Amino acid sequence: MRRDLESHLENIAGIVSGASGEIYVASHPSADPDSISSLIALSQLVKYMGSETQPKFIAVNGVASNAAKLLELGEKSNLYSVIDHTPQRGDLLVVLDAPDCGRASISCDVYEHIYIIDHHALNGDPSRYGRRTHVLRDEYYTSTTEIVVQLLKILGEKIPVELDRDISTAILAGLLYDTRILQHPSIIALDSAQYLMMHGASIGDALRLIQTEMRLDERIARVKGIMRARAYRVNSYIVCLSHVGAHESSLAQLLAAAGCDLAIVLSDKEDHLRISLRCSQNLCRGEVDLESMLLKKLSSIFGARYGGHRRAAVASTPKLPMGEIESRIIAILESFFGADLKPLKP
Ligand SMILES: [Mn+2]
Repeated sequence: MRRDLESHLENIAGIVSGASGEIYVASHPSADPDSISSLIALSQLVKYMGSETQPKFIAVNGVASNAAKLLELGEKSNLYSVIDHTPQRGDLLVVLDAPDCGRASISCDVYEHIYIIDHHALNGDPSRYGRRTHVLRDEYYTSTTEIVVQLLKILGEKIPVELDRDISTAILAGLLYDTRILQHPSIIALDSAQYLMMHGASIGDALRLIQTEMRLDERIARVKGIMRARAYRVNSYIVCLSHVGAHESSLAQLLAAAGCDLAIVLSDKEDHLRISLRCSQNLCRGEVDLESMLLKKLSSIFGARYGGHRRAAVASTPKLPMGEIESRIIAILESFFGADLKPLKP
């Protein structure tokens, strides 16, 4: 793993030193704290590699509200600039926290090099692109931030790398977010957290950077989603289904916290249907995960695309009546469990 990172570091350094034009960075839609903390860490990395150009973050697909403070902090500290259009050409595009350009929802045709740095396990139906693409992606890692921090750390063994306290704290925020405040860290995440804390990072300050009060529209979506939820019992598991106009992943998380082993939330978008899913540790373990249980079948039946992790994922299908998708989901699950899903009565 260490050797793998060393060779990626050399590779990135080679590309950055050869880059005469712009370095762009993109992430998944509504970029989260892990996206932005890894952007901050990456900006430090290319700076210490001697790049004269500052990265430009392509923000066309939005930034989550809990990542807004981080994004502003990095911009105000002059680490990168934020642009709200898609570039016409560029030397290098770094895709952070997304497994490919499709998931990042941008066109990758205009860049000489594409570097993907990610830790997502699932990538149903990856997009294809012809340019030189380099991939540093391993589901072993519990955040994208820790991968970039390790690159910085290794670089720091060769040349002096100085991170000030505020920057270290901002980088730590994304790592804390994706590991659920170190409840699910890889050993590398712990090592990266230690490295950042040795540079002055504070866990308390990092958490304050990503704390937000939930907005009214999100609270309404969650409450409506609970009112619409249907629950089923199958064997010793509870399966919950609901739908909302927006904030589907927030609702899925809430249903999971309520005790649903499998939470499935549909959301009708402009040109597709989005499905957000959560699976409990009780149900998704060993060989069982969201992909084997449901996503692969949804993909073969509806051409659904999906991505995420073994126990938290998102899929999108062509726009079809919600009822049709729901009854198909129930049929897939009944054949998976080999038993009927029995409605739980309120
Ligand atoms: Mn992440």
